[in-house]
Amino acid sequence: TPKRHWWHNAAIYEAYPASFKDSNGDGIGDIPGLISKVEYLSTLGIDAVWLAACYRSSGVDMGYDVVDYRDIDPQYGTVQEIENLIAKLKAHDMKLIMDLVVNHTSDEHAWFKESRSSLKNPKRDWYFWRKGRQVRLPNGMYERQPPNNWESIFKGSAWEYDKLTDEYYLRIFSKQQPDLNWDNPQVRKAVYMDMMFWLDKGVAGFRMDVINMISKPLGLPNAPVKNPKSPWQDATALFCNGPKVHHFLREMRTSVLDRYGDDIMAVGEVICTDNPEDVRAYTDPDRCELNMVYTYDLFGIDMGPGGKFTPRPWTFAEFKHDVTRWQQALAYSKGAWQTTWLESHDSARCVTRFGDRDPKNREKVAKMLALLQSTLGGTFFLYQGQEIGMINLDPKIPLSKYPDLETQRTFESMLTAYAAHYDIPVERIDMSPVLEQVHLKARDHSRAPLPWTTSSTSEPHAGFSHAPASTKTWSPMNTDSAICNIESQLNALDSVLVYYRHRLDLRKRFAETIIFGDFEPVESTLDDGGVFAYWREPLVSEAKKAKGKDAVGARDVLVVLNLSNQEGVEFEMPQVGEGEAVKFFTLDDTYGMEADG
Ligand code: TEU
Ligand code: CA
Repeated sequence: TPKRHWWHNAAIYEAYPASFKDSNGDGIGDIPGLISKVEYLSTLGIDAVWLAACYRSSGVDMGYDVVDYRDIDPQYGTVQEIENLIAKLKAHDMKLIMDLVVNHTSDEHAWFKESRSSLKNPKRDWYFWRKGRQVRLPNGMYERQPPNNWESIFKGSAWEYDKLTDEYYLRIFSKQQPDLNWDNPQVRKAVYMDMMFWLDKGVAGFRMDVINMISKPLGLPNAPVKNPKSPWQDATALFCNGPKVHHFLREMRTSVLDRYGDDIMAVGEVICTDNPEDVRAYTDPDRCELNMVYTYDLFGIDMGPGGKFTPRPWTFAEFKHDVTRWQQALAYSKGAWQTTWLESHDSARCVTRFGDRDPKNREKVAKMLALLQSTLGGTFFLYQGQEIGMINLDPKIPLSKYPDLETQRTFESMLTAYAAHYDIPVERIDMSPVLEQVHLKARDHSRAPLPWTTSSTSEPHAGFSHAPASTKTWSPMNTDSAICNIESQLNALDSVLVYYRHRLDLRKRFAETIIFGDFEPVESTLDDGGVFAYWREPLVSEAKKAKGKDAVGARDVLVVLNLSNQEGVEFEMPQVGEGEAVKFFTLDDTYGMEADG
């Protein structure tokens, strides 16, 4: 089995800088705000903070459009404050992981400005510049069209025309996010230097944004036409996991990360990849690339084929299958590693997405999901607000108040597509089914500022910011802070927050079984029923393995979850060997009872 590192059994907390804590009253979270809450994270049982993108940015995609990798956006603070944060975290035995957004830069980044300036600029080849295609129209005229048919992840063409040099540049996200050309060794060197700037300051690793997109296929060929109604086609299969991605990552590991010892952590955002072999290729320790990646089955389980704002009915059977599949495919005993996560700044709230949305069940849903996630193997990721069971924004908040560009563009492109399809004006399209999906899945839900206290006249922003009521927070806040805030949950023994704290603690106490052990579902619960039961087994010695997995002592923890909203579902306890110790976790006990065979 692979060498052990600190990150294997770490609980990592994603802090979204704009929404964690505002220290200066401008309605936007900031680094000093985060520094002021380090003790809170420490008592929660957190080992490292992953700080979502906070570099100087053009502010189009909430920091994922970076203008300067060596600077912090002034709305969040300064480089010095990041150093202070690292020091304060260290004093509490915690580490800092920074985001690394290097598939693309902002169009305001100095590299892009140079690249754009002329055909001859030495940085021209740092991005993908191509001539347009001249397409002959039925009327005999010619029209200029993008170099290929790739669709942007944020909709429309993935190419942007630039008049200055009469060429297009590739930008798979928004037009302000041009893709870097990693085939150019100077680009890689420049990125590596910027990474070292942060490693020198003591960051413990990186979360690498869409890192499996950095190698584009030779010749940038058209994607196959899957949607004949649109000129733009899904090209993720072409630009994800491209020809040189493993070469680049190995180079990054051996020439950059390894200089700082073998303990630097690299977690990859590897999108549109659901084959375990492809995932293992990134995380196999012998290949010296990444340590772990996020997998996306549960993230996409409710997204239909027409995109994230189309519905997809999912079943318990599927949910259980998805969990089981990855737990087994990336088991530590197989030399692999994985992450366990339910929320991020790109998802909506798990309580709303997976629960029945009945207010009286929300706490139970939150705790059940906490129990599920905390009894799965791998590095544990908690997204801010998940620990208090936050739910999605109040549906009464109008879409126009949602700041996320992905939400806005996706909604708009659906509207235009429907209008064209039915050939009626946009005003006459009934968008209520789409809005319902926005209320379920928009990224804005998880980006709502954290409620630290109950909202009141003296605390108009629930302790997130001391700004006056007349100052709006950068993104709308949840309206339920009276029943869901950190302060009151810290003081209530039966709160979701206290529950998470105990689960994280228990996870570490039984690390060999829960974090590193094998996962074995109770087969009879893999149907579409409400029960999901699984064994967590400590790594068995070779001798025990030879005796078979039913050997006495091989099984250690049985988790039985009721996913349904019905009480009294039945579950028949599996036979337990004589003298075999079984620990029961139930929603209501703090630590679980312990019983013998
Ligand atoms: O996300 C990559 C990504 O693919 C998402 O845009 C995802 O498709 C979407 O959120 C699904 O709803 C990363 C960052 O995490 C995200 O915040 C950025 O917007 C994106 O890259 C561009 O940098
Ligand atoms: Ca602020």
